[in-house]
Amino acid sequence: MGAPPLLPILHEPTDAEAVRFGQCSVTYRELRVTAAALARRVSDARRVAIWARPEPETCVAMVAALVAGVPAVPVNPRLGTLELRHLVSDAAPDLVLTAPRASLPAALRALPRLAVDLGTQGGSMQGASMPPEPDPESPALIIYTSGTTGPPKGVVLPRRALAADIDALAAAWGWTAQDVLVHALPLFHVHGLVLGVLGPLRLGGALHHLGSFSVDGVARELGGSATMLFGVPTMYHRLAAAAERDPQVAAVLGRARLLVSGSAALSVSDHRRIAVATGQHVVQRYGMTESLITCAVRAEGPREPGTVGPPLDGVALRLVDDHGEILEAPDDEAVGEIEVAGPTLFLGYLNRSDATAESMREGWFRTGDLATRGLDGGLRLVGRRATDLISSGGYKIGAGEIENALLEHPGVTEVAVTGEPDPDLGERVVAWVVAVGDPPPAAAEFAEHVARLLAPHKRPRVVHYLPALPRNEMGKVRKSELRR
Ligand code: MLC
Ligand code: AMP
Repeated sequence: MGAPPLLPILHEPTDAEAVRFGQCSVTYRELRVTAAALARRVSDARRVAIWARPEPETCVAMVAALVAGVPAVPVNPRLGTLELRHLVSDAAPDLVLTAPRASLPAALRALPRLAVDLGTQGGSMQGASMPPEPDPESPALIIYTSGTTGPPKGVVLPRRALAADIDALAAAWGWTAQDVLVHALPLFHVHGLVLGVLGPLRLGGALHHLGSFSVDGVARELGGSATMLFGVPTMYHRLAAAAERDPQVAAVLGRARLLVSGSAALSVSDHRRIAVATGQHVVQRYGMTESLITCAVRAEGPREPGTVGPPLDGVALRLVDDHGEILEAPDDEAVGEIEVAGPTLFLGYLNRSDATAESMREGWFRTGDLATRGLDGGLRLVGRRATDLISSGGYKIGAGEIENALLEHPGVTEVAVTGEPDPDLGERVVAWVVAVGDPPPAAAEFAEHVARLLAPHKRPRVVHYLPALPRNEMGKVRKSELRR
């Protein structure tokens, strides 16, 4: 007997809808035929990059790589030149999978390219045999994630982690093939890709992707066949305002089977606003690229604001205080760092055994997130160890990476980057610069510079000009002083 399949339904595909983007819908049978044909063409590759625009070809490419057992590296199509160069040299993909006619940046044009042709959907099942299921411990995805300093690291996720996490979430939420998920998340991070695409496909349900987030799109889908929504708090903040304004939006949100928020903290205020306007309590779940989702409020349990719920079935989780002591008794007060172990963990950072070793303690992954545990077993996140990580719009952003990018601008002599509270984004990126030039470059120019070298979501939203940065005796910038 081989390993159990990661995507069981592909072995007995039906004509049920698998994914839909706008007018384009792909059934499971079509997905099987197209992905199996593509899998044969990539099976010799060591790794493939996938140009992860929000379109059906991205899902098909991802499934093809999984079927072939070739690790896939989803690429944010908005990456700037610096990040893209790093990703291509670090992950060294053999080829890039794209939709036909995609226009690629120079760093990817150098690679052989394979276009995903949805036209092969008409092909027959006979020619679409499935290769043997790869080893569950083999790498499935390499997802890049920011740290406080240095370039993003590639998180290597095995097939077993994807399967274990989706199954545990399905149990927590009563998530089945009957559910139709609507989402508008990017397809190059865990939230939008693992939960939002591979979740429905493993369970045999459908996913409707909006292309980009809009309140109208969410309301239309939830007013139609969609039963669940996955979003980041920024989206729920915008939905809360819309539900308060528009009774129709409130009504469709209220009828949804489940609204789930994650990737950043959903404020108690937005949770309550949505509950008051719609009668629906959004459930939160918590996780990280390296550990996948490890805690979730259960669909059938209490849905208190401010909690991310208890650990998922099969996930081992402990809170460890500053002295390395494990906090045994839940009391809703003692703060410890979340450490996790179990089947949802990553294999390591690509080419970074040093960083992998640093992130582990006695077999437990150190998340850097600080939390308390309530008597009901639910966790409340209270902060992060690294103050140099900014959480904006559900994206984790390293301050150091933005500082390095800004230092490449000829108008900058010194710079520090911090986050500050933002009602819509959670936090916004703030740059403190010592600039040259008369007048110095405008804030918009710095924003464009960062959006070009990195990705647009990393651009500073506020720029302060200072004659000098406050520093301590060692020359280190006093960010706490700037934040004050
Ligand atoms: C603006 N834009 C610029 C620009 N200024 N482009 C280039 N240069 C400039 N100077 C463009 C952007 O490209 C974009 O185009 C538009 O303006 C707005 O960009 P934005 O500021 O990023 O959009 P915003 O409204 O802030 O987006 C909010 C959001 C987004 C919620 C839709 O932040 C988002 O999708 N977040 C999801 C993050 C996520 O998936 N995280 C999961 C990580 S996994 P255009 O064309 O788009 O309008 C994880 C694990 C876990 O954390 O637990 O889940
Ligand atoms: P990433 O490394 O991009 O996967 O982001 C993971 C980080 O997002 C975690 O370490 C948390 O800090 C944060 N996060 C994820 N879910 C939640 C949540 N529900 N509440 C608060 N923070 C969250």
